[in-house]
Amino acid sequence: MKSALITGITGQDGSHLADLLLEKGYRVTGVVRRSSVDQSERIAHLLDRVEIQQGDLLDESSLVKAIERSQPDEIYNLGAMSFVPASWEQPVLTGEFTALGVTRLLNAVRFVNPRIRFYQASSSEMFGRVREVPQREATPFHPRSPYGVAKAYAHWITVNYRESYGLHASCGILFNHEGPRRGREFVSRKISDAVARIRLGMQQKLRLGNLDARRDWGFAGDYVRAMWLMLQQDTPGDYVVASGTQHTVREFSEIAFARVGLDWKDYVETDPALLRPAEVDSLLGDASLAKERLGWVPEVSFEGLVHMMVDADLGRLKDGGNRRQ
Ligand code: NAP
Ligand code: G4F
Repeated sequence: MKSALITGITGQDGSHLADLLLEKGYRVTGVVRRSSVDQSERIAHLLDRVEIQQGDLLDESSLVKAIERSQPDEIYNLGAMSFVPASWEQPVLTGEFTALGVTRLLNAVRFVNPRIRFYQASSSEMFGRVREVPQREATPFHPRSPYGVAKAYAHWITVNYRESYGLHASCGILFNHEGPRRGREFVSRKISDAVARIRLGMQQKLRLGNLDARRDWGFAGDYVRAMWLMLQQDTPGDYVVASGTQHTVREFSEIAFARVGLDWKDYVETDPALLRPAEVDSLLGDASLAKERLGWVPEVSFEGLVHMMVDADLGRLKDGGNRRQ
């Protein structure tokens, strides 16, 4: 039986990845940071099938202990401060979690067992003010937020430890991926949740920032398959994971409201307070390498994703907020 350790298991991707690895027969351990409230909403359905180790990306000794205790074959580093606007509010902490946290974890791998295969959650946010369209593995980075800068450091330190110490370390440069488990502060879920509330008469308006921003959106359940595939290769590498299609926030809203028979123009208001100090205007990924080497292709379309999210939020709210996503 293979064994995997996941940082960020309580997050959107961590919960989907744990589902996938359990399905594949892995023993799964999640690293969870201490909190005074329960953070396990997204993994409540699998808590009896995973082991939990206390640990924090700020504390290298806790990472060493988690690895020593769980003896994983594979580590997936999904833990990070992942909300872009928060990274302007807490740039130093973002660097500690999202950048230096990766060095701490890579050090822990080296000290405990350098044969462990390692996955780093890199981000299309690193491309920022894009230098070419579509973006591929060789496209230069120009990050536009403290988060993007931290992810660029994390990406390069992973590449560097691979080249310096021969670690089997891979980076997935994932474009935006969403689903019913997405945090409510991200635009996709903010829209799907608001659409459901407006439909049910629980909310009147939806305030958004930049409606013209373009993203390459996919479904999180598809994207965690790519993470796993990277660690099954004989040779580590870096891969863009994307849908290869692009839509605006306006189009997302239009399709989401139409799903419940409403016209988005009657409900969406723009709020300048939600604009960012520096915006990533447009992202579009080229995942040809992942298709060629990993055999990875996404299964859920953009429209399918928007419908899935709106339907899930409607179902959850009709159930009084109790339905599992
Ligand atoms: P998410 O839902 O925000 O989850 C982040 C996870 O990181 C949570 O489990 C959180 O734990 C954990 N975490 C935060 N700080 C930590 C610390 N100091 N020590 C240990 N764990 C910590 O993010 P996601 O959407 O699943 O994304 C997963 C990863 O992929 C992140 O690294 C993100 O930056 C990256 N990424 C995401 C996307 C996307 O579109 N979703 C695209 C590219 C890259 P708590 O529950 O305790 O807060
Ligand atoms: O949903 P978002 O907050 O995601 P963003 O900033 O693209 O970051 C996500 O994807 C990255 C991959 O590229 C990840 F690395 C990162 O961890 C995260 O998962 O915003 C998407 C777009 C932005 O252009 C934003 O300006 O939507 C625009 N937007 C417009 N109104 C809004 C809003 N974003 C949010 N969060 N809230 C709004 O009201």
